[in-house]
Amino acid sequence: MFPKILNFLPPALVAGILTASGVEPAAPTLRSAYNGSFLIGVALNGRTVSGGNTKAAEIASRQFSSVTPENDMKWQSLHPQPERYDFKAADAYADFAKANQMALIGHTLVWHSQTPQWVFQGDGGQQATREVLLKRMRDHIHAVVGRYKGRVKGWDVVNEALSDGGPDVLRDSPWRRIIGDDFLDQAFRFAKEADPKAELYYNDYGLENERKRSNCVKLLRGMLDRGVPIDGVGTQSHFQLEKPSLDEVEKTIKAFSELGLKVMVTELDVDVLPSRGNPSIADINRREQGDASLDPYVSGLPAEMQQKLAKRYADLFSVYLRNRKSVARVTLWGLDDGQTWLNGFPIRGRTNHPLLIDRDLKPKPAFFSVLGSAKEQRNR
Ligand code: 9MR
Repeated sequence: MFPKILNFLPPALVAGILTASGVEPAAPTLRSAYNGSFLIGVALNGRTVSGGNTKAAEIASRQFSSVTPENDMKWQSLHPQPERYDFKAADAYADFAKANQMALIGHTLVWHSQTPQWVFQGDGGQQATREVLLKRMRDHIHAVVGRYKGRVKGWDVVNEALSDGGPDVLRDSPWRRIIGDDFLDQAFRFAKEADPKAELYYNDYGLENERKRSNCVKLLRGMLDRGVPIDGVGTQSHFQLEKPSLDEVEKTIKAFSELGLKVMVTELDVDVLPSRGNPSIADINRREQGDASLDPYVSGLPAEMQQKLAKRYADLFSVYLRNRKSVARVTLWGLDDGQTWLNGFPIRGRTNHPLLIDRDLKPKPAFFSVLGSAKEQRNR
């Protein structure tokens, strides 16, 4: 089933398939292969969209139909001080998306992480009141969503509000502590006011876990019942080679589409490195102790592992394609292995290989298996 496509592509084309120059116009791309099924997206960094890495930019725009800023639309980047917004880096994504006819996804408005401390403090440094924080949230959402009105297709309005364990459904975050459990409803309502046409999403990791998924279903059902304007749910999908099972992945898609929500795979990657912790918890604050045995592929991913990774991607995309009526977008969390957050998480300085494109910006077997999955689906 994978990567049959390699067999019928001439080697020169395989080598050059990622670049626009010197490649036959007919060279297949992810973007064209998934056209008609769902958007195929990529998270990019500021350097790539602002001209600092032209080769990466060319590959991204050629292969992908949607772009998410990996960091540059987070509160910390856009609104570092109470009276200061800085839209320069974020504007570059809007320009890049427009120039390349890619759907722009806003990430993210309300999150407990990457939000400056002042947001949660009153004038004297004490904790802000509910009223103050609600006003700040509304002002921020209006300024940011308002600026990109008509340019952003959809926003990750609230990110990672659910807990990973314990009795509480919601995570113990400053948003919840200060505003209360209705902080999600409020954020979605503010976003709707600011751009009535943008799609609004709830985004989280680990939703393949039964407890977290059913908590998420309850949370979103409650919001829908209260008339909160929510259009979709992002299942981040920071995965490993064996986990979660395809069955859980499919159950997750179905659980949310049964609520009538669009389902998006928003941050897909497949960690290939060993872990002694719980790799399904993609919380950036989770850290593990490193040693050399936990960093085995410093000089490259062996062929056998490349095949395993390619098979994992083929299997995942066969689930997504089978559910393409519910899945609106699949976004890879990074363009290439050289730029993935997984080189630094949960142990700093490792050499990970979780994406479709390698450090030299060459397509991996996993790239061709994702391309091939779309073709197989089409030929069925
Ligand atoms: O990939 C992002 C990394 O570069 C940042 O250092 C980190 C902290 O802002 O965020 C990473 O992206 C996260 C995303 O915004 C939300 N879901 C989990 C992602 C991986 O941590």
